[in-house]
Amino acid sequence: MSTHNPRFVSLLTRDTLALVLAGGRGSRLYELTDRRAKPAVFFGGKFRIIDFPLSNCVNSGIRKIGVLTQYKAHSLIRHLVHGWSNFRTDLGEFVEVLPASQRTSSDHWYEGTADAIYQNLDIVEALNLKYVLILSGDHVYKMDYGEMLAQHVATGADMTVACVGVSLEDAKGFGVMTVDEHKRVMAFDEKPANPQPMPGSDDTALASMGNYIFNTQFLFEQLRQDAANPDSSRDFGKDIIPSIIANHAVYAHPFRDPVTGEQPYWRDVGTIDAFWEANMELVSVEPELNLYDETWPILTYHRQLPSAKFVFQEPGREGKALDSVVSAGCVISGAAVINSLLFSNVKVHSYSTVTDSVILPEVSIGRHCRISRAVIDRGCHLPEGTVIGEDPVADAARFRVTEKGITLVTPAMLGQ
Ligand code: ADQ
Ligand code: ADP
Repeated sequence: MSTHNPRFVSLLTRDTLALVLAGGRGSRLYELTDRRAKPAVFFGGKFRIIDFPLSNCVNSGIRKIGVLTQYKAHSLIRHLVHGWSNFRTDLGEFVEVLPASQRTSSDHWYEGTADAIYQNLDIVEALNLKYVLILSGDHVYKMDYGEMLAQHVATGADMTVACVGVSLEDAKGFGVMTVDEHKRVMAFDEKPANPQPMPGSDDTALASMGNYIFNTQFLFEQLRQDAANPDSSRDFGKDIIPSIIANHAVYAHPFRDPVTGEQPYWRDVGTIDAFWEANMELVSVEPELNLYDETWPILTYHRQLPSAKFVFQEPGREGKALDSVVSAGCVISGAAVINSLLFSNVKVHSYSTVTDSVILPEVSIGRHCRISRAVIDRGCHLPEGTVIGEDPVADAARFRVTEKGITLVTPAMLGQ
């Protein structure tokens, strides 16, 4: 197809199936992912992480979407059913859950990420679309996948890998690649012990975002070959990409702002510290991630709830929130919330203070509590007089305290 056709990108996005990999545990989030997969983890007041790749698809014009689940999928599936199932099927739009269901004759659940797709090959085949966009369900960012598709077609690639620059230290946790001057991938190392910087830089490596575009037929061929290889761990980063770069056209697509050329916001909220930091960033005056951008709305499921309420009890006992994000259904009564992010339905009672904290939905904070630098999981009821964030030793005895001194509290830790 000619890249001069004015409908170039929209014809590509219509011919694309997005498959979101949403089965990972996110083990470095510890108890925050005890009962939910990482893509179902809450983010930014009313969202879940998976809302970002899903919204990116919709905003990019890709509306045929499968979500591949595995680990602790109930919370995720409930979210998808409530929030993401009202697509226009009559227009060919859908979000479908593809659970690990042993659809092939093998007797195991999904192994690596390639196996997750392979096990759903019959479904993908039946849809008969020209391109497959495989997305990690683990990251928070706003990206127009149409640009990546346009590059994929313009370069004549068999496969395109989206990439970002990351520090050499962080690069150890990613697939790291080397590209030539045409962005063709020449080498790909999954989680290298000694990542090499990209040319022209001392401290930045080119890392895979875990987002791939494949020509559908090419994907089928590679998955079938991989499935026949007994030594493969059935993973895109570990097996498929390294095995195809020598003989096939694999290109990197740098994630950049088309106007400024800068690398946009992209976060892997993979640890409790990163989770706390990324949420706290949203409380700042001008966060890098703009959730108020009407040209790129982040969609989600949210219950119909009454508005947030602030109750003035008496002088010295004012319900207030300063430099904070407060979601629907919250009631702050005679208490102070400072530099914090409250998800839906949080109740903070008199004489309490919440500072520098991220409070997930349905939490109640009793009277006379002092909570600082904490992440409080969904459904916790903090009893009257609870103090968190002042005595790390006492906190560590009951809760999880991170390297950076953030305290994670879950209902199980409170015996609830
Ligand atoms: P990792 O993130 O370490 O590296 P992985 O744990 O496989 O790879 O997770 C990738 C995505 O797949 C996540 O969204 C996860 O939730 C999901 N997932 C994992 N196993 C799954 C399964 N069996 N079924 C369904 N979904 C599953 C990968 C690449 C690197 C790249 C980073 C970017 O291998 O090359 O740099 O992603 O984060
Ligand atoms: P969310 O991620 O939506 O906050 P919940 O905190 O309600 O989800 O829990 C995630 C999943 O864990 C639920 O969908 C349910 O399957 C399961 N679950 C909820 N509460 C408990 C519990 N007390 N013990 C064991 N499993 C639970």
